[in-house]
Amino acid sequence: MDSKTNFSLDNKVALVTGASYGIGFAIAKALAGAGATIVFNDIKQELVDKGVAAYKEEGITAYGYVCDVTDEDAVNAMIAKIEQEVGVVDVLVNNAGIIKRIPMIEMSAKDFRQVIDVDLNAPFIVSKAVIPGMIKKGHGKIINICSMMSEFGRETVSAYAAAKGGLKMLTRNIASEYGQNNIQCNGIGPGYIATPQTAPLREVQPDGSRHPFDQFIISKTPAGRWGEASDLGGPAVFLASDASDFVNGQILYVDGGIQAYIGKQPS
Ligand code: NAP
Ligand code: GCO
Repeated sequence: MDSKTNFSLDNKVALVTGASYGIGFAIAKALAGAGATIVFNDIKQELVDKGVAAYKEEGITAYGYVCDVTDEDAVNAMIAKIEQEVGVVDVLVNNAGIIKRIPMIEMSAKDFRQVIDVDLNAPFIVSKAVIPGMIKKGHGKIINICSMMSEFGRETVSAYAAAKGGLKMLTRNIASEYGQNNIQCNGIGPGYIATPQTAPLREVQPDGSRHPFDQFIISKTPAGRWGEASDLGGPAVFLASDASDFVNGQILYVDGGIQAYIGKQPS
């Protein structure tokens, strides 16, 4: 089959960080559906165990590892273990991430640094750990889970926007530096997706009405809905497959059109 239309991930090892649930889990499920062997990590053993069981329920034999992606020694040890027990990582999805919604002048430097550590430093650490193996194999795919906040700001998310903006440029720099080794590095920029991370923005109000932010996102999205984590699976399979071998340094926004839309006019 011409590689330009080859979406198969057969014989590929895909590591998705922070993928016990949420967007990471949905992306890993889609990659498995295209033939990849799934490896994932989480900070807590109980979550890794729950994740392995959840993948099993989907008919997926996933390899789970306990690892804090901000800890370089732990990441290097995990990658060595994965290479020994599963195989060299062909596809890395830097998905693990946190957000702290605090007005900037009320945010401690410690909190700011923690968000930068998980959302920006960790993708650097994990990418640095897998790239040598990709170079040896002669190919590799890195997919960084960016955000609309790679492009926009909003109240209370200064650290997150700074991290995701930086992740967009880290994506472009990895693409620039390692494209010569047939490694493609791209980003996926989800819009507003219904996961535990955004649950506070969708809480039903005491009077039974939708959260004001929920109503805001619905009005700003042409699709008129929040995204589902499963909406990100297809784009991830594309960027993980041979079909995207000449796509490099791009951020693929999967946002239902929110960035193209002025917003629903008041009736
Ligand atoms: P989520 O539900 O909060 O899941 C985040 C995952 O990352 C969890 O499994 C979490 O594990 C893991 N994690 C956090 N810190 C970690 C660390 N230091 N080491 C290892 N794992 C860690 O978030 P989500 O909504 O699925 O988001 C996943 C990614 O998409 C994030 O990068 C997020 O910024 C991005 N994103 C989300 C949206 C959205 O609307 N939901 C939109 C754009 C981008 P624990 O449970 O153990 O903490
Ligand atoms: C927020 C949301 C967003 C989404 C996502 C949008 O508080 O604004 O959590 O940041 O998570 O990143 O693309």
